Amino acid sequence: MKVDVLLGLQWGDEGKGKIVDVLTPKYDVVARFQGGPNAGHTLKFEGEKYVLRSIPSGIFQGDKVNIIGNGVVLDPSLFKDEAVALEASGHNLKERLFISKKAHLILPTHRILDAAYEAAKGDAKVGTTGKGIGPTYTDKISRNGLRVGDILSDFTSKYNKLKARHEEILKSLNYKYDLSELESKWMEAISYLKEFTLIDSEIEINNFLLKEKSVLCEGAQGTMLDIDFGSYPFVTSSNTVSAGACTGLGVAPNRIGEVFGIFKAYCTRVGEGPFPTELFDEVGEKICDLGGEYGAVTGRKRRCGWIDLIALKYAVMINGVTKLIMMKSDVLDSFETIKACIAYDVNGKEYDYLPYDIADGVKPIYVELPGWKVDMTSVTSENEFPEEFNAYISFLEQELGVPIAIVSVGPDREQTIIRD
Ligand code: 2SA
Ligand code: MG
Repeated sequence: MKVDVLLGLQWGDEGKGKIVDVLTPKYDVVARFQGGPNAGHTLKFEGEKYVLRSIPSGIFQGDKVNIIGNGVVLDPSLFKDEAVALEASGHNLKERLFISKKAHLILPTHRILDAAYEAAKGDAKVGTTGKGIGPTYTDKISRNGLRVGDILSDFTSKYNKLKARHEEILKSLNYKYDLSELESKWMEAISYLKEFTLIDSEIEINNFLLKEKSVLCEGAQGTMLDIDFGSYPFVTSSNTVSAGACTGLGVAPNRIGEVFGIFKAYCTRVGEGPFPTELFDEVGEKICDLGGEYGAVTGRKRRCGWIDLIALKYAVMINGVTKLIMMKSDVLDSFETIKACIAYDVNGKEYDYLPYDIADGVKPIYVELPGWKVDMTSVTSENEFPEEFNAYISFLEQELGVPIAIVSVGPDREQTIIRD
């Protein structure tokens, strides 16, 4: 049995939450493999809106096993808030959510360090979500981190040791902070975490595969935020690409089956960093308004622009995408024409691939396609697609070399058209 991976091909917020929810009925297990509460997967479910941050999106379906894998960083405090809210709305978590003992813990001081490092960077700040993601992965790689399994024995002394280390760093940065409230809430959340089944998730997942159970790996953020392949240093601190599912869950590369690559019909980015197709005019504003482009975790307004096929082609290559999923084309329903970036002009030189540095002086070269100018939010089948919309899809498929298997024309589950 293979595992399928679903991930974002742009800078996050492609609509992964909705699509995992659409796809999960087909799977037995849903697992997160990287990132942490910097993610915000928005799902609409029975008239309610939920934002999942650390918990896999399979949690709303009673019969699914949900796993937080070893590649994830977990903040017990934020996890508790998220889990208690879900339990209050009638979802039984403890029977179907399992957490890897090898996932790393985000300490309260990691969050403070995140803020301190950002402050120290001044104008060069990354624009992080402030959830302590970078400092936690830093401790993991430098072999100082604490893992979920550590809460089971001699935890206080391990905690105090790492906290002391962090306080030294904060002192050297001359950063003022108040830990008391954060810390007491966090410690209570550690007790709550102990009520969950902590597992060796790599063993469990491989056992599921041996028993012919199907597994969906749910990515967070997006390919252009990958620590290795994204727009470094304006990236997150984990491998958001399909290979991250191997290291973040302990599944071998030859176990990867379908790779679902999800993208928006346009492009957004939140936080700092290069964004070649960003629009600073009323078109960008219109996309932002119609698309409701505000961060699910921090509420930050997302930067908006046209679709960037140079970055998307790169993402398709790095991830080995087998099926594309296009989201939010309905946002463009009223546009006369739609632009797509097919090359970059960098200081007079034209690139048809992603160059090393896209920080300054990148001018997107666009093709302009006719808009379909039809409200597509109630379209239920491919047969109803307007001619111009079909032409847009064919153009993208040709450029990207992969079929678009699913088109989403609105936020609800029913507004999803499966093409294969
Ligand atoms: P971090 O906090 O260290 O991971 O931030 C590093 C960069 O990664 C970006 N990043 C994101 N970009 C889009 N969406 C994300 N999740 C939330 C959401 C964001 C929100 O789903 O809406 O609510 O603001 C996410 N998480 C991290 C971040 O902007 C930095 O550029
Ligand atoms: Mg999001």
